[in-house]
Amino acid sequence: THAFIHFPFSRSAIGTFFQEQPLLRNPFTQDALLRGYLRRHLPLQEVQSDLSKFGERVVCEIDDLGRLCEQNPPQLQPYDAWGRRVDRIITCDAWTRMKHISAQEGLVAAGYERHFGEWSRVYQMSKLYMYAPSAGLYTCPLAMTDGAAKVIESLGIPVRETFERLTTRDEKRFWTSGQWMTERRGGSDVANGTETVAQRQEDGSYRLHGFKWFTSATDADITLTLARIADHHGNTIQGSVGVSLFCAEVWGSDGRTNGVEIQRLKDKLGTRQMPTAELLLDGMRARLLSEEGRGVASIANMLTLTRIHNTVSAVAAMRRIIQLGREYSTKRSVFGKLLKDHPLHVQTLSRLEVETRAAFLLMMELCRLLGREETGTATDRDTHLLRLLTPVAKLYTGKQAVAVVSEGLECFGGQGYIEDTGLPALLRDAQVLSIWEGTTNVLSLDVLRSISKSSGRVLQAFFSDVEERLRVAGPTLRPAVQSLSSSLSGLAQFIQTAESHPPENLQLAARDLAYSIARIYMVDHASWEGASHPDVYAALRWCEHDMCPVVSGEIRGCYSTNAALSDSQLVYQG
Ligand code: UCC
Ligand code: FAD
Repeated sequence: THAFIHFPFSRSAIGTFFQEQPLLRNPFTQDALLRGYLRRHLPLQEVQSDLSKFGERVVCEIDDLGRLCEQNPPQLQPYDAWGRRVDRIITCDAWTRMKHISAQEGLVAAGYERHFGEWSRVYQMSKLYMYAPSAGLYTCPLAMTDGAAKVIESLGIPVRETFERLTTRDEKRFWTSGQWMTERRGGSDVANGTETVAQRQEDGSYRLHGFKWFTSATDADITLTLARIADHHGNTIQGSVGVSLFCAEVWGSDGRTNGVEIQRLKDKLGTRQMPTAELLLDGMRARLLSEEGRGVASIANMLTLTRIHNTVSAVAAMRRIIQLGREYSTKRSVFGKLLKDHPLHVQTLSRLEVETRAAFLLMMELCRLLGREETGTATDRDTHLLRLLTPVAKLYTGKQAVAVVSEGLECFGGQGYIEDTGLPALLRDAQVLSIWEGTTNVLSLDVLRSISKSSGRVLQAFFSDVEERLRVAGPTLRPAVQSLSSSLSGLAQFIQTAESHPPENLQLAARDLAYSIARIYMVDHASWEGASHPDVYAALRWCEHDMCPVVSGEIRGCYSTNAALSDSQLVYQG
């Protein structure tokens, strides 16, 4: 007879090995750079303890809610059982909880309470940075809410209740805002794409008729939107000068929409947690916010805020995948040892870390500048830098997030591709960051706009600021300083010669120029006395990039009329 052999794989037994999963840990206490940055600039116990407490809340409560938002995407109920149109967007309870938590934690309010003076935005955005990857995309309505509050505050419009609701910590009163700009003809080219017409009513309000093609977090309480005011004959003015900015409540007190028909919810690659709709505006009652014809310029403040939020979400996604990847490397054993003991694997993580640190520093600089501008402490140079770095940071970090998160997924091997780990959603949600709020090319052109509108003063601000930083860098940073100095002179030379090029050739250089500004600006934290060895090492590694791609592009002849012709032949051959 055979001896009894116990096979671990039989009937219900599925083997004895189970990989220990990577755990999310407190995103504040786990983030040396965030803590180091705040220690350097904002050494307040109150801030540290609030962020540390909030970090625990992210781990213990918010992260699960974010997963629930992903698993229970919003649905549209167009009609009730009796065939009446109701246009209801049904969201899950976790989404509602996110709204309450956002109010309680002051995720918009902190930017307006200005409790920490010029550092209030750094404080607010630090919280959002910890919140974003767990928030089930609730950061999207928060970004637009912050943008709407900023527009209302800066235009000085007497809509006190609306402003108070957008910036309250009271979860029962808190309102969110939408940002309805994109129509079928154009999301980038808003000036030509806007077909929505506004008809003035006798009481001074307006009724809007049009079709908005992308509206995110459409369950918002109010929205800012663009339309062309019609004269008595129904005529409108075309182009940017015909577009005005409006504010409207989305829902009436009876729960019905305010003259809006929801055509459908979009079926998207990512951001599935959040309703994105196509809307017919069929007489939506609205209030004019801007001067007539100043719609695009007036919504620019909202764009600044949402682009900064976009940057925060991009950096946060990078930080999250690294935190989890690092955790995993201490638990996963292959070829006889843990991943953390395979130097090649650690090198991969380290390269991601360098990208993320650089992106973090650019993000924080932007938040710092915004805080200064809003508290009257900004110098002219700060104001110019804020204008320049907003599109630069948004476009650069949006691209980085996709690359870093994609590489980061690979650090989990096959598990990185498996939905119920929660990891793939990070990549799907990162992909949108370079598309909405202005695509990479459109923002690169915005960088050129910021330069030409200021007659070059934003560039002067950039050069003088970087030169000042280079002057104070210590000897450990010498190779980085050398690389940055030579990139800076290359850039200066490029700009000098570019002035003589025709504008279309300058447009060909726009993306590389924006990348050059981003890369050069992404090092700083290593130059203070409390800098750690990893801070310095990260700065040195960062400077091994091609720091000034616009100079290399020029040398390769990428921006000439001939190159444009060859590009066209290459793309359209066949
Ligand atoms: O995508 C959207 C929502 C997504 C959900 C929210 C996510 C938030 C992040 C959350 C993370 C999880 S909403 C749709 C966003 N759409 C865009 O971003 C539009 C992209 N297109 C552009 O950015 C274009 O550059 C335009 C539409 C802003 C402007 O194009 P034009 O028509 O060629 O512009 P002009 O004629 O050059 O500019 C008109 C005026 C000028 O002012 P004046 O008249 O005084 O000379 C410009 O200086 O607008 C001014 N202006 C600006 N001012 C234009 N852009 C800016 C700016 N960035 N800052 C200040
Ligand atoms: P297009 O403008 O047609 O761009 C197509 C391509 O052309 C892009 O690669 C672009 O970079 C390039 N391009 C355009 N102009 C130029 C140029 N001058 N030079 C060189 N290249 C150029 N919009 C809202 O208003 N509110 C919302 O809430 C909202 N939510 C969204 C949610 C999601 C999930 C997505 C995906 C989009 C959302 N949008 C929203 C729309 C978004 O802002 C637009 O899709 C985006 O601005 C691009 O506009 P477009 O789709 O018309 O692309």
